[in-house]
Amino acid sequence: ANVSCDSKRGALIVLEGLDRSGKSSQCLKLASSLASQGFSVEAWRFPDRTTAMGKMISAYLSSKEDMDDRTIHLLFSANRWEKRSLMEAKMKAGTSLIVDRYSYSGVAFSAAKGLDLSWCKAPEVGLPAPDLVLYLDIAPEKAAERGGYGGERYEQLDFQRKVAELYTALSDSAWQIVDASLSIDSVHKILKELSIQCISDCHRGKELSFLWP
Ligand code: DGP
Ligand code: NA
Ligand code: NA
Repeated sequence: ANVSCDSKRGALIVLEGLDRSGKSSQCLKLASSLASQGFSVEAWRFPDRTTAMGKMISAYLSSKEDMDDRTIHLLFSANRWEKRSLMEAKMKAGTSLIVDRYSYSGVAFSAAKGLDLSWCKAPEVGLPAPDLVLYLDIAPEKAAERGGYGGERYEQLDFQRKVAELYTALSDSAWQIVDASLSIDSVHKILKELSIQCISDCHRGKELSFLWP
């Protein structure tokens, strides 16, 4: 009886944006409101700071550890790879993943340091490609005004300006640019509508693809 149900694939929905763009709270709000409407969803985030690699990343971000730019880049990427089989299994089982940051953060934050863009993209090749990227668009100056940065390594205005430029260079047909200066509820409403559309496309048979499309 549940043959058609088993064949429904979950979607990979990624939220991207500068630090203080509102991503993390929107991600949780989106996942819980989709869940309360009966969708099978999970909220994820990268970096996943709970794994062994995630702990090294966390020490780096809080400036407790220094690391070569390329080394930390590969660690961030490995932190996504260590979750790949679980991501695919969840989607195959019909669960949609709402993910706070993904490979676009990986490339934008490292390329903003001056690393070559195609070198930065290479280790992400073969990871599941998002069905939808919700880019929370905010001017770097506006983001900086929002209650201040938390003091982690990348939370500086000049650096965030470069990250914003790099994000623009990475956007593709899966991207939707959402004005993050709107109210929390307005942003949420837009994200939810786009996500429901995306999930139903996946349920109707849209195939999973892989980076970079
Ligand atoms: P968050 O936990 O979302 O606040 O992210 C922590 C910081 O790490 C944030 O400034 C963005 C940055 N970041 C996230 N993913 C990556 C990545 O894959 N590579 C690099 N270089 N930076 C990343
Ligand atoms: Na942050
Ligand atoms: Na965040």
